[in-house]
Amino acid sequence: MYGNDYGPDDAAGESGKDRLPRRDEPLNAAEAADLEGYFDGLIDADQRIEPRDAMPEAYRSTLIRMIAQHAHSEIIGMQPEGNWISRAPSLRRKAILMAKVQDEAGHGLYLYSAAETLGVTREELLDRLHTGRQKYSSIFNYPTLTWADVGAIGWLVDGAAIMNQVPLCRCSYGPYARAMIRVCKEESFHQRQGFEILWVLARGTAEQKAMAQDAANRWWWPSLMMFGPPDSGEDASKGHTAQSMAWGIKRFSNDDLRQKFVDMTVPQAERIGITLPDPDLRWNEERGHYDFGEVDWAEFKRVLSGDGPMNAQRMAHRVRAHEEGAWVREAAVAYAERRAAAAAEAGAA
Ligand code: FAQ
Repeated sequence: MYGNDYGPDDAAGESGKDRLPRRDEPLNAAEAADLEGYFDGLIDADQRIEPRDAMPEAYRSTLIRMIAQHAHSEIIGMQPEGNWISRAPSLRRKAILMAKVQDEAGHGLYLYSAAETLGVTREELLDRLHTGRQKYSSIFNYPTLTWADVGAIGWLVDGAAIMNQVPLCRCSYGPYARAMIRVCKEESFHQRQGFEILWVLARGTAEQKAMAQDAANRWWWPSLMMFGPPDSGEDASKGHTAQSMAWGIKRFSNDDLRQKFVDMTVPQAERIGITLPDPDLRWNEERGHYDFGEVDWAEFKRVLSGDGPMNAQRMAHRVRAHEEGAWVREAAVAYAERRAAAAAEAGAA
């Protein structure tokens, strides 16, 4: 079930009397006085909050931050791979990579649209990105030095993105959850194409093999950072996790998802024939999970504060593309206005 619009009338009781109120119906006096209770009721019943529902301001702003950061990541994430479209080693690889980069643009569009349902404009969100008031994922501040990096991004970065985003398909905010369903299907294709690129390289010449290994060496740790700061310890996030889990936005903590990702990826690396760059990585029979080494959280903080290898270039490129695209936005608005005027004239005639 996608939203409280579509639930059965007796979702919370056979008579329908004590089911959750919906905003498209007049509220009775008790319900109107208890807007917070209404919201909590929806969350407790694991239903979806929809754009027209009353919601706490902190819930709205948390979602705007998170969905916008996600949208920004998708469009900035086009840069490291777009950089390789003209240099992909065959027509087949070029066609696949172009489709993938277009998918990322599409994800950005779904996500900006989802954020807009919370009462913020796309213009404002892009302005927050361009002025550094909102972030994008740390991972896109690393360079793509060789063709194998395109494989490593698909395999590790999309792999981490899926691990993080599949639970978001059950996020309590309906528009975000629904966007995530399609995004995850596409990310899963992306992950496989990355795996396949590395698989082929790992079965190529010694030089190609080394290239695959080198890419995995450089992308492994930054991929683990994608899940965000640890749940505890001195590097722990001051954090949104506890509140976001209580609101049904996040379903798992950052460390839980990181562990799931490690557990999923180690056997895949073995299959490809790549050694992950962590001497502490080993199966722990007792825990039923892989143990792994300490992430360099100082590096994560540096990258977040703007001092990663590619931060400046990514932002400069993004702002330049936005400015150079101004005429397209203006033309689209002028065209829409002309069509609306023509439709109004035809209606009046
Ligand atoms: N990078 O308390 P938490 C992709 C910030 S899409 C930058 O744990 P939260 C597709 C966080 O915002 C990748 N900042 O926060 C693709 C917060 O900032 P604040 C993007 C990070 O929100 C593939 C502070 O640290 N995915 O890859 C990062 O509960 C290939 C404290 O952190 C999403 O955005 C980071 N890695 O959990 C495209 C998924 N981690 O408030 C192209 C949706 C944390 O202090 C090619 N987002 N921060 O300013 C999420 O799931 C969550 O927002 C987390 C962070 C898990 C990222």
